[in-house]
Amino acid sequence: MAMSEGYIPFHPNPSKPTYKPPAGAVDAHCHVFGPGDVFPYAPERKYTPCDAPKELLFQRRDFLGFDKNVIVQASCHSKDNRATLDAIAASNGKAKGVAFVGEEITTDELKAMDRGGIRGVRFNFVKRLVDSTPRHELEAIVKKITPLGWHIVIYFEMQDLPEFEDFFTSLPTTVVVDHMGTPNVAKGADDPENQHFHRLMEKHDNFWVKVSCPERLTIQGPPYDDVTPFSRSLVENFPDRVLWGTDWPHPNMKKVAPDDGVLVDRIPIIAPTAALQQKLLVDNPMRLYWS
Ligand code: 0GY
Repeated sequence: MAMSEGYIPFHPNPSKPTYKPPAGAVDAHCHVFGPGDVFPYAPERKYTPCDAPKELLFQRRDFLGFDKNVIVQASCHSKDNRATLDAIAASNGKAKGVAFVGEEITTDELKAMDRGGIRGVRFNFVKRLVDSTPRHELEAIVKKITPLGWHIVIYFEMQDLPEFEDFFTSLPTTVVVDHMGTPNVAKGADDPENQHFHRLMEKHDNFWVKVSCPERLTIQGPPYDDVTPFSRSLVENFPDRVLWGTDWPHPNMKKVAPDDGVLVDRIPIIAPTAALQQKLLVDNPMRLYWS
């Protein structure tokens, strides 16, 4: 299947990071794509990725010094979670997942997913990636997943937070915010929009955040120094509610394929002590996905 125009495939040979993650480290945000001839991409997708199969994900995990993965269902596979479930099943207990489902999902289907290693659902509000789902449909999903003890991953663009905030704060589960809430790096970490997001994290202790995707947020480019103030302040202020992920294979990047080794080498800069690194990479994801 042809890739979307302008889509950059993942880095063919990332550098070996200098930083060595602690034993049991979890890459808590990554994806598998296809392969498309086995797990076809969804007709309603907004982009067509290159295949990024589980074997390669596991190879990269080992190369980068990680032990486990959390595989997040990407929009190009929409509600067909088979590629994610297949990767989890093949991981020897070293992967869990986050699914994308519709309101029509049944409790039996959810229980089967739970047995397959799914621990949450993703609600995607990024308009360039998905058509919006009516609120009542999301609420129906919340009702069905809450008894399973699952959490909800939310992906939104920070300028849209006011539109969705009431809904987010009404959620009864743990809520995990993708990619730091996608702040506008040009405005700086003290910008009221970003500070508002910090207040939200302070007020609602069921909110967690992924300090991921400097490569999407940066203006300067690698090694992403301009994103550090955002990630570091979240790690230092909310050390028990942060997760880190590569975002491999970096879906939908338009300009540069990020070097995953460079991304891993940011970890000791955004989490400057061994204790913070242990929470970020091991204790927090283990608590959310493996306990
Ligand atoms: C990401 C990034 C993106 C895509 C998706 O579900 C998706 O297709 O997540 C993006 O284009 O920002 O990994 O969250």
